[in-house]
Amino acid sequence: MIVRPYGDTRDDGVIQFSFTLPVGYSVKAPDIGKQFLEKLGFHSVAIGECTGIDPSFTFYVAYARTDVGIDPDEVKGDYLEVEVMDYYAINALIEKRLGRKLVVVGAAIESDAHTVGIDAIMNMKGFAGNYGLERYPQMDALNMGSQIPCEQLLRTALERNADAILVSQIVTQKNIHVQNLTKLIELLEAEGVRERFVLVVGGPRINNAFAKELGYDAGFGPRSTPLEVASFLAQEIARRADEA
Ligand code: B12
Repeated sequence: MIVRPYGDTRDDGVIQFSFTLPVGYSVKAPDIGKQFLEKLGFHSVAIGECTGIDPSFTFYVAYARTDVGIDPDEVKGDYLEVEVMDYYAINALIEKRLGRKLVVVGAAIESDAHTVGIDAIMNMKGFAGNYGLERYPQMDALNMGSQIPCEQLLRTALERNADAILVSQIVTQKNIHVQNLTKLIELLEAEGVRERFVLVVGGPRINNAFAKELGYDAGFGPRSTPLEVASFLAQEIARRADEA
């Protein structure tokens, strides 16, 4: 069944936009925004907000209609479907299936200085009402912080005999994340240790399909929670134990 955006009435196709154009505010600024949206194929354009935010930039909030729809059943992809468990069930699963602590090493690699994402997943105090991985009694989790060279991350993972490596990549300018993530994969492969680790990457512009394409086992995007990541790790370790 085809669906269209919902604004006021079902299938009316109304979308809210917010965008900035590099033009100074003037009396014709609203029309510049309106005609831009019409060029994109939208109609019934209403400019709600049109404000100069700088001598040479104007910010818009607008509403417009589209006749285009989409059939959700035709959307296919490589999605990560994690059965989210609670903290106690995750610890119990690790204890039962692994019989020891699950060893995790995480870092934001190479030039990336953003720590908040990896902290959210790993730090004891956690994020979004979830404890981070450091809090789990059945996990031995080390958060190495940011700007960690791939070589150092791999050395630490090998020294600690890690089960999983967690990588954070926040900056994507000029595809730097692709270069960094590929470097880690190439290093693991060159050392012949890729298959030893569950390899996970996360960040605001990461998704599972992209992570898989680069050779990772899973990718977590914006608003990921420690419970989702911990559930995935425990289930993946249990799955690998079944296969062994
Ligand atoms: C705080 C911040 C900084 C701080 C970082 C401080 C710190 N200690 O981390 C400072 C000021 C240092 C900084 C610097 C820069 N920043 Co900055 N920064 C931000 C900001 C405002 C917030 C990021 C954040 O903390 N988000 C909160 C966390 C919780 O969200 P998150 O990172 O998405 O993490 C979640 C998920 O993505 C996921 N996740 C993340 N990592 C991982 C890892 C794993 C294993 C898993 C499972 C999940 C996971 O789970 C987390 C929880 O849900 C963003 C803008 C924004 N609003 O997002 C810009 C932003 C990320 N920065 C940006 C840029 C460009 C920079 C600089 C390059 C600026 C400059 N020219 O100097 C430098 C980069 C320096 C470097 N070498 O990396 C851009 C990136 C644009 C892009 N597409 O690449 C952004 C988007 C701002 C912008 N719109 O321009 N930044």
